[in-house]
Amino acid sequence: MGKTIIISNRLPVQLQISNGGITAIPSVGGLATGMKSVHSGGDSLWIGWSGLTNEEIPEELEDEIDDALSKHGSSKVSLTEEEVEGFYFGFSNRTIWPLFHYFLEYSEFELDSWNTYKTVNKKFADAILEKADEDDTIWVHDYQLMLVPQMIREKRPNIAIGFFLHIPFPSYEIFRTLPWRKEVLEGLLGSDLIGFHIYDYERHFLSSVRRLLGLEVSFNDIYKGNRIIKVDSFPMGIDYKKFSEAAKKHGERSPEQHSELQQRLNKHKTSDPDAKFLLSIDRLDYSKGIAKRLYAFEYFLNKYPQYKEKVRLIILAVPSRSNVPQYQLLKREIDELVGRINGEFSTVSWTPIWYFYRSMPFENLIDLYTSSDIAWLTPLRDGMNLVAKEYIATRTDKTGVLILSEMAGSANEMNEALLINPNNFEQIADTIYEAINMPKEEQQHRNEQLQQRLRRYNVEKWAQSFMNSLLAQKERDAAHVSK
Ligand code: GDG
Repeated sequence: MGKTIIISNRLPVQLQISNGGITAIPSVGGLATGMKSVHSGGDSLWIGWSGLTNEEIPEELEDEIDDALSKHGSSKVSLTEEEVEGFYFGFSNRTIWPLFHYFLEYSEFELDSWNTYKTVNKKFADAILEKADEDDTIWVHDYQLMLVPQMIREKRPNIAIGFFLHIPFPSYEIFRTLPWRKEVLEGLLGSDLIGFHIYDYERHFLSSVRRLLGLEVSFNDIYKGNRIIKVDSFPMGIDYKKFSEAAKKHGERSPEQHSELQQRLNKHKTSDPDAKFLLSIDRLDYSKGIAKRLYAFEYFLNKYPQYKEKVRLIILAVPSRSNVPQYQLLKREIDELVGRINGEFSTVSWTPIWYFYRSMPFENLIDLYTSSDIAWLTPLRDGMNLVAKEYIATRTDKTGVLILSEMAGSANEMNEALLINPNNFEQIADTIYEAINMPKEEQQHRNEQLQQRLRRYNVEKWAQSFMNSLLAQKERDAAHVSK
């Protein structure tokens, strides 16, 4: 068996140019962690964009960068500023992202950015073809690279190719509005295996393939020429051990060892032991429903005024894609809403919302998870939502209540959470009330079951089961072709 090649828009390494030299720092994101078992040094390679445009990389540092990346088993695809604009901020985040999250009105259909998307996908495919041998296994990630599988297939008809989509695949009625819908499907069908988080996305994809391309689909197999393409769901897990152990260590710290944030949280808890913290963590993205959550919080405070001065909402909104206009507008809307609600309800001793617009270090994330009585995550659409899983993993004493939107992929596996429709303020207000008043034993009973499941199906298992399924599919397809 040959090597494994992983391809994603961004490499699992961050480059920093300082004092005329280069440092490559490994990223600690979920994908990088999950792929560790697959991306294990010598027999694997990760291809992606470094995060720096050609204009930002001094020519004399090119070789140094390549050396630094190769030490991490990585190789870069070079992109110009114009390409990043059209491919990433343009087609990926102004066309596909809103469309696949059912924000049809935000989707821009621009021929120029579609053309740049094709050019950049070709660059990724060429970078792979340059390094790939016939017996290698290729795993392509996410919506930025949907044309890559077919571009590789044309040149290497027998190579094993898997594709995983990290965001939802929308229903046929939404997907059909895309002017380049057939090209996108054809691009994906270059794969041997196409993976989604949940069965619903898989079902939507199969329906689009059947109706737009007229191909034969039987259960989760697509018949295309003499090839069989398998479609399946692989719900992504988290690095459970990392989160539960960090929380355990956190619990063993003495008050002097606590972070500044933790000390502030403790201070509020000791001044009123009955006070409850509600936590909301997301990238600042319209799909995450942060503005609606704020309206729902206001609704809750009006419906259950006895909780004024008793409940505090902590919002961590992580800056994201801030040069896309929709994100700038949303930022302004959230700033204003937080200001208005705090202005309306604050008292001398209480501010209902603590709002952080920044990214926090991992330790502070653990401070927030472990100090919050309730995690309140209400995306309007979300491929999976790993924050929900991480919150549960950090609850070492098994207390804590998760209120989760039905529209998150993770709701499928987290039935013990309190599931809500993010558009139903009445239901949300009642659910917050229920969460605040849930007996400890019930919280523990629910979390026990959630934890067992998350521990078992962690991110490593996710990566391995995708790879195993891809290899099995390749063998099955080879047997089919030789018949
Ligand atoms: C996409 C899909 C799918 C957040 N704030 C901070 C921080 N985080 C970390 C969390 C979590 C990750 O970022 C966010 O993951 P999500 O899954 O919640 O959301 P997306 O970023 O939208 O991810 C999503 C995912 O891909 C995987 O397939 O679940 O549906 O949209 O791990 O912990 N980490 C640190 N500081 C922060 O301030 N250190």
